[in-house]
This record gives sequence, structure tokens and C-alpha cells, in this order.
Amino acid sequence: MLRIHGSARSRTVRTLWMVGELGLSYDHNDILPRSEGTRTPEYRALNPNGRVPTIEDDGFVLSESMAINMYLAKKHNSPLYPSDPRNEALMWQWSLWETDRLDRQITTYANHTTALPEAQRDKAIADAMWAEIEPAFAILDAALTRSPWLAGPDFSVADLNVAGALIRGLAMDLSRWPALAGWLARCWERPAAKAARKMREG
Ligand SMILES: N[C@@H](CCC(=O)N[C@@H](CS)C(=O)NCC(=O)O)C(=O)O
Repeated sequence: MLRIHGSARSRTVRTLWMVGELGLSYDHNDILPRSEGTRTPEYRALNPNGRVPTIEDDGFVLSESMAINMYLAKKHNSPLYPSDPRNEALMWQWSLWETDRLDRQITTYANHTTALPEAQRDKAIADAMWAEIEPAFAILDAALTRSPWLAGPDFSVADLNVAGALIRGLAMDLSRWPALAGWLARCWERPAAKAARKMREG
């Protein structure tokens, strides 16, 4: 049995999108980041970082949203897992690139522009994050101008991982990066993506 730890209102939305694509049934431990549920000794034994998502798959414990999605797609022989080694490597490249160049930056930017109560927002932090986001968006836009998908001829785990991480981008004005904007909308139009988003936003 697959058990998913983490609320859709966290990076777990990426895992929930993937299990929707794969049509997997699962048990959901719907815990928020930094909540009591992430502080229990039982949860810390699964994920000493205390973060979400974490999965348990018949006793196999895995954290890191990007790795979880690659594992699930490969295990279930999904066409979303690139079969060509070069496209597989591009999937790793883009997932790792997003984690390095955009993941924390876009979350922190969203926190300090919209998500946090106004009194807790810090414009200097938001500006510093935006200074990193802009060049990363330009790189992604250029790649998506050359090819409609990130790792091969079709939508794949690479697109799911990066678009899943850019959920905050759906509320941003991306008109300066039209290829990125079009790709993000296409990815989030998928039924499994919409279902995961609904779990997050209600
Ligand atoms: N690189 C990790 C990041 C996980 C992460 O930071 N999750 C956030 C929620 S979106 C969390 O649990 N934060 C709690 C904390 O930092 O203590 C992944 O992609 O799974």
C-alpha cells in the first residue's frame, strides 16, 4: 500500500498530481508543513528533515518530491518516465535545475508578496528572490521556445516536476515569458493536475 504524508497545500501537491496521472490508490496522511504531525517521533523516523512530502510504499520510505515522482513513474512503467537515456537525463537535469534555481526562491517570493500576513512580508526578501527568479524564467522560456516539452517529444515527469513546482506561477503575470506561460497552462490543464490543484485550493 502507498501512503502519502503531506497536505496538498505544500510541495506534496506534486506527489498528488503524479499519483493522479498514474491512477494509483493511496492512503493520505494529510499533514501541513511545520504542524504537530511533522514533529512526532514516528514522522521524524520516516523523514528526519520533518518536511513533506514523504511516501511509504510497502515499507520503502522516500522523501524529496522530485525523487518520489521519478520513482513512482518508473516503478509503474509509466510513459511519463522517459525511456530514452538522453530524455531520462534531461528529466534529471530539469528537476535538479528547478530545485537549485527556482524552488525555494519562488516559494519565498510568494510568501513575501502574497501568502504571509502583510505585517510579516519583507519587500527586500521578495526583491532578492525576484532577482533570481527572472533569469531562471528566461532560461526556461528559451528552452520551451525550442521545444514544447522539457525532456523529449511529449509531456513527461520533467514537465510535471517543474510545472508542479511552479504552481505559484499560475497567479503571476508571465507575459514576458510567453513560451513558459503557455507550457505552464498546458501542464496544469491536465485532469490529474486539476484534481491535485482542487485538493489544494478547495
Ligand atoms: N526539497 C524538498 C522540500 C520539502 C519542503 O521544504 N517542504 C516544505 C513544505 S512545502 C516543508 O515541509 N517545510 C517545513 C519546514 O521547512 O520545516 C522536496 O521537494 O520535497
